[in-house]
Amino acid sequence: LKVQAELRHALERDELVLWYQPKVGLPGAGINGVEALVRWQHPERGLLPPCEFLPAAEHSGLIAPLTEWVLRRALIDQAGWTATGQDWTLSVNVSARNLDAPGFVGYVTALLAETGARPDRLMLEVTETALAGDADNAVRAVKELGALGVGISVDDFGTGYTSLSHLRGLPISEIKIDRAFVADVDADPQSQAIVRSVIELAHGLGSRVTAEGVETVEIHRWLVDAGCDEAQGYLYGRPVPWPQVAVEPIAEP
Ligand code: G
Ligand code: G
Ligand code: MN
Ligand code: NA
Repeated sequence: LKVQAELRHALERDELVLWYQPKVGLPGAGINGVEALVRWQHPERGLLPPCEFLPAAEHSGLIAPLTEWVLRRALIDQAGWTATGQDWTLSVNVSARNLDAPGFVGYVTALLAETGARPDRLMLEVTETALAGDADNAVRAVKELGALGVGISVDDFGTGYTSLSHLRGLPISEIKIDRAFVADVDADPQSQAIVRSVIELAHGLGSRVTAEGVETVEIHRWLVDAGCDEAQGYLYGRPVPWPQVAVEPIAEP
């Protein structure tokens, strides 16, 4: 309860900050885009990670104004890097509750018009569980956002307890393989089978596929050989304020 009241103030006082992690194309590992990751610059407790306040936001209804703040801030930042000549796509995480709320698509539409941002340079990351079950509102929202030209990315893919049937008919531009499968994919045959299947599934659906949590050159090379399109992880770059976004060169074999 305390964190809710504080978070309300944080939104009013602009205490949230966005850091960005690069998403690189394979095999070259140039920056294709960045993912916005929210932090809270708390006046007493320092820089807080999302796990310290997103659950409270989800449970209190503050996730709507929080996501609106994130989207607005991120599109302003994108205008900043575009002005410096960087053509990076922008990925923003949205929660199941955002997609379920009636005003969400209207908010995104109005914000794109207001900021002049190109819809096809924005990607919204949703978890597969947000689209599963009887998520009629979320499915409708995703279809409407896709029709606007906004990219839809399925985040943390492979970890939800869902069937694949809910992906049918959705405008999915990207599937992100959860880092649990990526972490040992250079060594574990079962992770290899899962990652290969998700790459084939994504391509069969006409989507791009991104591996999350790439930490070693060995995993990078395995993903290149397996035909993965994009990657993200500490090997290439950690989340930082956007003017510091850069990627580590990958060592040649
Ligand atoms: O930044 P970090 O690695 O701590 O992110 C942890 C989790 O928080 C990730 O699952 C990420 O998707 C989520 N997250 C980060 N920023 C946002 C945001 O702006 N909105 C939502 N809904 N989730 C976010
Ligand atoms: O669920 P989502 O993919 O949005 O989560 C992003 C989170 O993953 C962020 O908190 C980010 O800091 C973290 N992350 C990004 N790259 C790596 C990595 O290479 N290894 C690990 N362990 N975490 C990572
Ligand atoms: Mn994400
Ligand atoms: Na993820």
